[in-house]
Amino acid sequence: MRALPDGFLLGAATSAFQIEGLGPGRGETIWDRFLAARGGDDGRVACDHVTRWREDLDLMAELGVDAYRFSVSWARVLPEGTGRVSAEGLGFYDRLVDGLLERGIRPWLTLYHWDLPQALEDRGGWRTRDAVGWFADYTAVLADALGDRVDVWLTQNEPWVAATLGHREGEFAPGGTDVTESLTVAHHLLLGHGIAARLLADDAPAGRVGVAPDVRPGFPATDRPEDVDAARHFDGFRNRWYLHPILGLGYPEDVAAEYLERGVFDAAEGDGVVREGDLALIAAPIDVLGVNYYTTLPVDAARREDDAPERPEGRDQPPGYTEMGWAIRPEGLRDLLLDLGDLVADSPVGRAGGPRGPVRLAVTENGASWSDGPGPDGRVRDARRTRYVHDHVDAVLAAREAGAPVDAHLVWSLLDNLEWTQGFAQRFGLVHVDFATGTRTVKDSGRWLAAVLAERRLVPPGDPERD
Ligand code: IFM
Repeated sequence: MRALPDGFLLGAATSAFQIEGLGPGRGETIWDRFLAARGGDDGRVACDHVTRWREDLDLMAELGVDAYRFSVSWARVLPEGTGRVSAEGLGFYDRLVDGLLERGIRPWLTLYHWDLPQALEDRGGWRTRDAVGWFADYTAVLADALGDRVDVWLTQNEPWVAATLGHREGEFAPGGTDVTESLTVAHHLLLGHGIAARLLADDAPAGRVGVAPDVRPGFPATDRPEDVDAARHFDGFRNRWYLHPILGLGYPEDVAAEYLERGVFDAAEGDGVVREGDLALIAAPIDVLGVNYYTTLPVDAARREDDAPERPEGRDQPPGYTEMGWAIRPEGLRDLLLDLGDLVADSPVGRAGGPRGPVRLAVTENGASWSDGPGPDGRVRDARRTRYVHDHVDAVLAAREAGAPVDAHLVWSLLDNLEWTQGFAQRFGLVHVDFATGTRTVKDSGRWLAAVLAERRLVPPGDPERD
């Protein structure tokens, strides 16, 4: 049974749009507009965290989490995206951060978790280079207000998702369906990261600076050369396109050459989307390379650029899959952290170190969706989630023992919440939320995590004393 090493942080994560609800004065976001057009669940109330935040802080204290990762709603702080700052909106995060610190919980703040103010989308959104400046101005407002108290600043959450699902697949807000547009957006998100990271290095002296890409390792479905080649391309399209520029390695040449040949994107610096000096700007010093990890994917020649889950999402899953249809592969996380440790060590950004020290890895999201609800006794028995979290934290600690420089694991998610286009059907929480009443119930997995945090060791799941 592994102990949590000294300095290792175990906590939980959420994002603004998925939990907060509208609340007073928040501007419209691209997700409000997108979900309203689709019909179905939306973010007007979600977990009503904007009202119930004190209760949620107390729940975190009850679990004993070391760190809490949340995101700021850009449209709550700047309802029009630029210009006027809402004192009420900023005050909400000011009180939240103080409330965390009062309870001994480290605040990890994500600046952008996909909820662009609609006012900025109306001006071209992330498709325009202007978005980089808007993002820098928004970052400066937050650094000024919270720079003395936030422990870790994460610039972008999962830029692949925002660029690809939001601008190429039409699945996520704002619903774009153009490959070139998605790669343009990706470039601007990466530039936004670089510029914000530099700004935070100077203006948020109490905090470490990082970014939270999602990494989905692919492996060849067979050893046929076409599948091996597809897995290489998938890794480039899905992971290296983001990790490499962030770490100062530039856009991966194999994928860039293919995009150029297909006529969809020119990744060379020049007078197009990618300007002279952009790659140096993206390669800003960072302290923390976050990784959001959920699963790995077998890749064959038919899915070189297809990230769809192995199984259709839904409740009816065989063992070994979550309700998202994602295969449960904790060993994939161990291997990934070891690979990322090597990549960081071999990269210019990793060698130079961050503004506050060497670059460290953190699992900024990892978790599972199963829809277990309260039984007749009110208790939520989610043994599968407990096992999932146990096995993944164990994999992280194994990677650390083998030399990976990782020292945090944040479970997705603290609360059941709005899973974007899948609405409230997918439940990732350590804490169950009754969306009709807002009532929170700590699930068995949350109680187990509290025991782990109290004892600072990975107590076995299903310990009869705790059941
Ligand atoms: O809910 C999302 C989160 O917003 C980003 N990472 C993946 C989670 C589960 O799909």
